[in-house]
Amino acid sequence: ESQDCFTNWKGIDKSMLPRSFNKTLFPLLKHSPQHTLMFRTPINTNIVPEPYPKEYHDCWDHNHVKMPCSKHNSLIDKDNNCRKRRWDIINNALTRPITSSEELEKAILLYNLKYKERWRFHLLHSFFNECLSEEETDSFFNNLLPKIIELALKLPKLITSPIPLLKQNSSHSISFTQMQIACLLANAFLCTFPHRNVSTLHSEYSSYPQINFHELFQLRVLSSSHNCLFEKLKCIICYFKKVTTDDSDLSGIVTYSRRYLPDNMLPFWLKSNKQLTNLYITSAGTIEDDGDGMFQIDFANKFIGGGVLGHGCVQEEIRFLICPELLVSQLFSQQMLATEAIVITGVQRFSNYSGYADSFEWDGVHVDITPVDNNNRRHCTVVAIDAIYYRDPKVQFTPKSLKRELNKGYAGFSWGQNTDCSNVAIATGNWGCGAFQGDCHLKSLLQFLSAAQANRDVAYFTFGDTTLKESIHDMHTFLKNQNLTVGEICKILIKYNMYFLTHPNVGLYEYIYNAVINNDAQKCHSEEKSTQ
Ligand code: AR6
Repeated sequence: ESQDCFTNWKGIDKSMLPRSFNKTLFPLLKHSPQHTLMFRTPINTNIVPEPYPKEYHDCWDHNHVKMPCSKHNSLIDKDNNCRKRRWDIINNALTRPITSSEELEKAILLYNLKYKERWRFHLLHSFFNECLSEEETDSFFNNLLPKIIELALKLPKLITSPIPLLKQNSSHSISFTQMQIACLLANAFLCTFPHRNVSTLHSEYSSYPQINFHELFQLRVLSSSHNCLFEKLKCIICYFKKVTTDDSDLSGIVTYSRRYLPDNMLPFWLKSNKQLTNLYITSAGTIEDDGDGMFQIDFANKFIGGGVLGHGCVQEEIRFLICPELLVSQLFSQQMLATEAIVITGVQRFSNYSGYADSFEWDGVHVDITPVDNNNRRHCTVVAIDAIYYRDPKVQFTPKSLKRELNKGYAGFSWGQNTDCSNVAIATGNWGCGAFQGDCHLKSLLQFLSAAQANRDVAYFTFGDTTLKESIHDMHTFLKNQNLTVGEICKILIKYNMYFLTHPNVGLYEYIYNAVINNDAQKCHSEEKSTQ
């Protein structure tokens, strides 16, 4: 254990933490009932793998994504009293010249007729009118948009196999080429996905996140605090620019997995004899910059992506904006339940950023040099787990809440156990403690317990907070030196919930220190007695 008073980290040296480099990432790239591969294998690095199967296979049911190019995706043409294929209308609408955001809005409404009177793309209009220069706007409509459209219209050639929905209470993975992902995102940008425009209580996809971009496009920039919305568009444009350049390499593979832990796979927390694992803790750096080769935690919403296509602009949304391939998870991931996580393996980062929330700004192109594994996936594993939002902060200390968060953490952290990656460290931080108002002291401890249960070390980023770094480090060291087990620590947490009811001013850490020390004193006392 080393500590360096000249730097801003404590605990074990970061270089001691196991990473995924030189290992084969999980899950393996093999077709199986648990894993759908959207391309032909074996793959040949540097050549974009061919879609599998060769010809488009149509499917329109409750277990698969309803595709814009399906023959079942139709509209009633009232004038001619017949049904028309929506994909034909999309093709017609998008192959006509589009030279302004107004024309783009009109084109998109031609195949979203229901919304003709309802959608106005305020954000798009003000972005091109107020935010970009005239040259930049011209360049978008003359160069980039035609390429985005061309990419989108390749859909039936690029995505030939039906995409399974990653539904609740099941574990499944889907792998795509980066080319296929770009095509899906081009379609999302152009709002072509059917049945995905409303999210009322009983609508078909109400338990899925948004995928079409219409809601983002409709936001209004009412004050400078909304300027981050422009920055979102810059990130998206940066992505499309990169993936539509001729020399861009889209041969990489990305795997989207849903992990569900049934009851019989959940730990018995109070009985666990596991010891805390190693901790590296720093107030500098971020999960995405400094968690390279680790399992990088996404502080998620149960609807993955959270408010990325709306007003949201905190950890999860920013991650999705700088790595837009993550957005594709929103196409098929049903909202997460308590013992579920979503893991995305192999995404590339396209943008840099500065600021956070209202002050978030796109900060230019990011050149991602993360190495790939032997399946051409980047050594970047993003693990999405959603904390609970505590309107009343007291609730987080109840046994029920503790168990929920422990299980949720464990669902994510136990990904890839008994594989090459079984000891890869977790890169995390103040999960659930920003927008979701959790307590950093409690949540860090809960994550240490889940990580211990999953036999993984932790790199913890306090995001600039040096006091928090010190206090979490001290507590971790204290508990570790006391050789307390996961079960014993859980018991102390449960007792705190009772104590706290009558002593609301006693903080969690103060209570833990006292409880452990008094318990020791008691133990000594009784040992003394027994030796007398
Ligand atoms: N690296 C390390 N730590 C970070 C980073 C980063 N890149 N960014 C932020 N933090 P928050 P939540 C720290 O509020 O409370 C979204 O809308 C920083 O201290 O994003 O779990 C989701 O979609 C910040 O205060 O996570 C959910 O709806 C803290 O992490 C909801 O927010 C928490 O970040 C989740 O809220």
